Amino acid sequence: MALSIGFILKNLRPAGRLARRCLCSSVRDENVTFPERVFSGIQPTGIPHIGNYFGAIKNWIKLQDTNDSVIYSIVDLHSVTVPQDPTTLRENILSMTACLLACGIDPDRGILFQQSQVPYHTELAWILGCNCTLSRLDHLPTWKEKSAGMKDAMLGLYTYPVLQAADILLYKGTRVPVGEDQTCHIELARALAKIFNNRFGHYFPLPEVLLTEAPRIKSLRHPDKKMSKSEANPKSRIDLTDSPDEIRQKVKKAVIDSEPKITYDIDNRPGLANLIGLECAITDKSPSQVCEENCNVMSGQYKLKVADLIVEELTPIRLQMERLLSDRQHLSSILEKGRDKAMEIAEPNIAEVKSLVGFL
Ligand code: AQP
Repeated sequence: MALSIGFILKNLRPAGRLARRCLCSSVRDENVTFPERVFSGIQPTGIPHIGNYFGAIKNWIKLQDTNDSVIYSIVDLHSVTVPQDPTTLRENILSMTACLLACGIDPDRGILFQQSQVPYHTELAWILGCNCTLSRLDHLPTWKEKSAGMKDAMLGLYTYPVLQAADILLYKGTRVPVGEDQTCHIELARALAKIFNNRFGHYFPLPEVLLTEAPRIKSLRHPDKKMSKSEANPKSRIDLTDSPDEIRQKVKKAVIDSEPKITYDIDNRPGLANLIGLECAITDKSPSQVCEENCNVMSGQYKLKVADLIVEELTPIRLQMERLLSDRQHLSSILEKGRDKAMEIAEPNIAEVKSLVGFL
């Protein structure tokens, strides 16, 4: 539907106004249902860690098998909400591409592209931002956390959830696989879609969050916080490129309580619960099954077991990523093809949005 309307827009220039009016009235039909489309993104702010992997990327890969339309974006516009060195950013975009491919993202089954290569994300963000009150953004926890301690936080850091809504809605994304920290942003995307639909017609679907079984992997040093690329201490996270030795060292040093028995108690034993959660994410076992199997194992030994499981899971990814990084031309060409495929969807959609708003 979207593509054919785009085609009409491009090819019926002489009858432009009339054609667009017809188009507007057709998209105002509230009974329109939207085809399923998966959309998600990841910031090129460094090597992904096991939080990104078990919280989001693993779901991305599964969804490729069960959905006809999957779109994944390296969201570089989001990454500059905090200062980035240009050379490092360029490197990170390519290494993120290699990493996603090494994890199993297949650019032939879906679309993998770099956000800034499609200019319409920012155009739609502006339109959505003009329909978003400040109070909707004020209470978002990510804004509060990320701006805390900053002397002067930047406007982009405050408004990036609106850009995130635009990322999803530009492609009429219906399902958004993310970690738990992002759920309030997807709520915002739904709210902005509803506001737009109420004002201009039933145009956008209301996107839904998809969480994995491990939606919030915690920092190994501060198990009350989520694991994050931007936490200063690298021992707080396991990157997908860490060597077996690094992984074993980091898990050995993970903060847990002094009780030696293996029990699952998120509130009172968050560090150990995090490790059990990792075993569950790798093996598909339940926490109670893991505790039962390890009833005679002491927590120190248990750490070594979890470390081995992580090494086994990550080693093929690390090796494949090394291979992929040796052909940067190939990585760039994948992003170029991804951009072309993303543009085919984004271009007609933004034209329709502009028409609805009254720009055309
Ligand atoms: N600790 C986590 N547990 C589960 N899921 C997580 N995600 C991030 N951390 C965890 C999910 O990974 C996806 C990509 O995240 P992102 O890199 O785009 O942004 P982020 O959420 O801000 O992740 P980081 O690691 O904390 O990055 P920085 O430090 O650069 O801000 C998202 O779906 C996210 O939910």
